[in-house]
Amino acid sequence: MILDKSLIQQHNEALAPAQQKKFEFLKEVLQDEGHNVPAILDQLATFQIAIPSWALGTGGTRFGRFAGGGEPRSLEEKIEDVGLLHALNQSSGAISLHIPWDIPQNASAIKQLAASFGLQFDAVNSNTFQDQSEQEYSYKFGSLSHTDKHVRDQAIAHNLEVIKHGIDLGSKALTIWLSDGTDFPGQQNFRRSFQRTLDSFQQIYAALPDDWNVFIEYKPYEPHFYSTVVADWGTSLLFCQKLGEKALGLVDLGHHLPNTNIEQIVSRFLMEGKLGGFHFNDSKYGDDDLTVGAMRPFQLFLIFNELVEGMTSAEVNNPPLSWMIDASHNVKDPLEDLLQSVEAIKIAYAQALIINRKALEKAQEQNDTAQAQEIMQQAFRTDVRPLLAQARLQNGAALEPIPFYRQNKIRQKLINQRGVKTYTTGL
Ligand SMILES: [Mn+2]
Repeated sequence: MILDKSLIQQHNEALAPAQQKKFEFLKEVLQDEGHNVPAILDQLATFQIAIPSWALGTGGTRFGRFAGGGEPRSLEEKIEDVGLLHALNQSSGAISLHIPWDIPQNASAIKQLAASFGLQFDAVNSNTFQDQSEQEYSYKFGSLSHTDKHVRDQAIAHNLEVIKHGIDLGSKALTIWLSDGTDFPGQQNFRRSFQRTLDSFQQIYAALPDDWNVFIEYKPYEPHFYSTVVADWGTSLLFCQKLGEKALGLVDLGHHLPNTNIEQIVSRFLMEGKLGGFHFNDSKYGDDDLTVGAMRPFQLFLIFNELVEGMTSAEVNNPPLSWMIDASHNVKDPLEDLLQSVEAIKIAYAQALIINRKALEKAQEQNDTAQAQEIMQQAFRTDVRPLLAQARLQNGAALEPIPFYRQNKIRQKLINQRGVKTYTTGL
């Protein structure tokens, strides 16, 4: 479905006067605090977050799945949906594909289709956490870490194939989330499974084009419940350091044990120039994959504080980051959910941009704890949404994406086009 741009224009014209009032007020407040508002607007307007191809359908749990209708039936329709999101917010200009769920049959046609919506291909994702019907060896007891070389070779070959698909689409990175691990004490030798994995990673690393990166994503548990091979940021960093400069860590917000200080992990990765990207989502208990910012907006703000501080500090030399959403929703319209996630990410980013950094540094140097907290709270308590709306207006996106989506009955139109009982590939 291709959105008629004149509808967005009409929508914006009706809402512009009220927006202008809110924006002018906030602009004055921020300028009085010494901020360069046009520069902040530009940063927000150019910020792009990749949409995962697996989040466009309704997510399921191991107990059931309740599809909402009108889900994309093919890679082409997934790209159309991301194009729709991008037209609505002008901040979703990239898509992250998952192989083998989204193998492009005709890469140049797919690339052209994506370009027609202004989309690029972010990191491609390999999958050795499931067995595919045509594969010879099972991943039941692991893939890149498996005790049997045949299984490891098969998993390596899959990753090389994913890189090839990525090259055809103009992607520049491979994300490996390795689900390998054990469920019972004594099941495997930790050192040897690390070493086998390192050997597999090295073979994949050797196949990376010069301008590519590999992102090593970590996760402490699930699907395995005793140990995982890449359990935490330390293990991810260790692999990256052993592999070389093209290997970078990937932080998925849901892949930490409860109450982990994720912002400090971000700072450590940045300090080493080893942060590759992010999988944004939110959670209350584990890897809940809830809408970004739905549970812990303050944590998200603190993470963006470290990101903005690190990316603007002369002491930090980290490559540009890949920003991606990795969520899966069981009860919401996936497109509305993704609009909410992108908004939450940009709110946290905008709040981090308006932290009075000079004053914060001074407070830190003087051990003025209360003042440091005042500065952080001042930014976090500021309603920055008029800034985000202004950036959308500047970019020709919808001032209010979700009301626009609802008023124009977009889901109903997708159902009419694709049917009620459509199933998308993904989680
Ligand atoms: Mn992830």
